[in-house]
Amino acid sequence: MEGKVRGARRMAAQTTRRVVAGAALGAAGALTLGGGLAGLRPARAQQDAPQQQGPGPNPWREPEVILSVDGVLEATLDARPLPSAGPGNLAYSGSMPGPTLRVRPGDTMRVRLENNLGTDMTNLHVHGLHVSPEGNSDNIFVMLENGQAFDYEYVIPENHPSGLYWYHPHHHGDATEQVGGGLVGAIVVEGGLDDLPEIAEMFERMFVVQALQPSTNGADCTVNGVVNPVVAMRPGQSQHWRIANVSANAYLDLEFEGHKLFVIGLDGNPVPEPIAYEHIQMGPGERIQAVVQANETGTFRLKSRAWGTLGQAQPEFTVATVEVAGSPMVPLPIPDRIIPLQDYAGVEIAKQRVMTFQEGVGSIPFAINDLAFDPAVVNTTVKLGTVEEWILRNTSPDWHPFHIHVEDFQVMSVNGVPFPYVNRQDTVSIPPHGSVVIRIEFSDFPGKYVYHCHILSHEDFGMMSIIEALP
Ligand SMILES: [Cu+2]
Repeated sequence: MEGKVRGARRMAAQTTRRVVAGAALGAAGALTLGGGLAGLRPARAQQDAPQQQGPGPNPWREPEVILSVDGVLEATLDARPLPSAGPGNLAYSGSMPGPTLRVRPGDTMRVRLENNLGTDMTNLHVHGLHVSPEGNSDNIFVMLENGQAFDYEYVIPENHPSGLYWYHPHHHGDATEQVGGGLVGAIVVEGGLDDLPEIAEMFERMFVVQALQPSTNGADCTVNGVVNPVVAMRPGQSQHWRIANVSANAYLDLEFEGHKLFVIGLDGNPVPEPIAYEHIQMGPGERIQAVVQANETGTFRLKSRAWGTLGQAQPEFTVATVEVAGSPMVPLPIPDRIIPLQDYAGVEIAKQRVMTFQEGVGSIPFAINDLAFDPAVVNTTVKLGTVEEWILRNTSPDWHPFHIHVEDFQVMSVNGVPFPYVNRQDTVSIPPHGSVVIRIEFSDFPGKYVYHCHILSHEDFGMMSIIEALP
């Protein structure tokens, strides 16, 4: 169950530029992160985690980490059934979640996917990465039959934002089963906000959160494959948490009891200024990076609040248990400025489009603009080098998390209320009977890709469309 870093030998030659985030469990099940995350960054040593674990039900576990070396990351993901893998029974290379892939802007990521599921076709999508959708890059039209392997290669642009991304299958009709079954893993593009001195000093954790929907009591919610793990902190300690909601269908309404979440990154992008949340809603596919500061000694839950109505109603459940203990630390400051972003409010809009998310259009259970997904139809054609405004409408009583591949967007308003921050997201939730206005720059990658609802049971039943970007 321990996290481990593949290619440890190769890492010995690396400079302190590389973060090694693998954690190992000691003989007593205690977390020995000192030799992991902090090991190659001396500045982090003073933020080392306490060695003891609290009385929570399960020890913390970090996913295995694969690093790029000399600008290249190489990984093999063997997709196969594994009864012990998690809520479902699928895993990449024997682990749910699969390994965290850590790269830098300008790196090349080579991932060999092997389909050993036994029955279904599968493929791979790198959610949120700004990479080509063509060829053997983020091309979700590639399909692997059982027994086949495919070599994906993703060239990360030099100016790629730093942040948290993730990978998962994108086989229409089977996405719910495969993602919900455990075929998920995190991707980190390092740099940017990680290099801010205040953030670089902080102890870092990865939370790959998967919950089932409808859930009964949180017993189905795992963090890095563990139900209700214990998060150890010292009083006053600041930690940098990367949190991904990789659930197929479930929302999170995250609250760290008695504490605030200072969000420094949304999806795969830094925010210009930290945003303090008492709780934050995260639809399937969404990620945050947050700084948390432990107040006093005690036990506090990281929980998902009761959320949703009708068929989407979810009870409150515990995500993790935070044990604050040990000698106090002097809190590290939270930076008041992160990384500026261009505001699309003043830019020229080449085209305005309306995308209506609907339930029950004739015989189509889930539709966009009256249509179900058809792999042979290009629904939207855009021109590279332009910014478009999309009005996302929802005529149903359910939330729909809109996601588009390849390009990020700025949220301009929600239900007519101007959005208070300049941001970039790749997934945004459209409220029931509501609307969200976004602006998207189609910058530099031609090709066909998709936009869809990231509640995968909606996507599997038609709520997806094809976009083609032309030079
Ligand atoms: Cu939906």
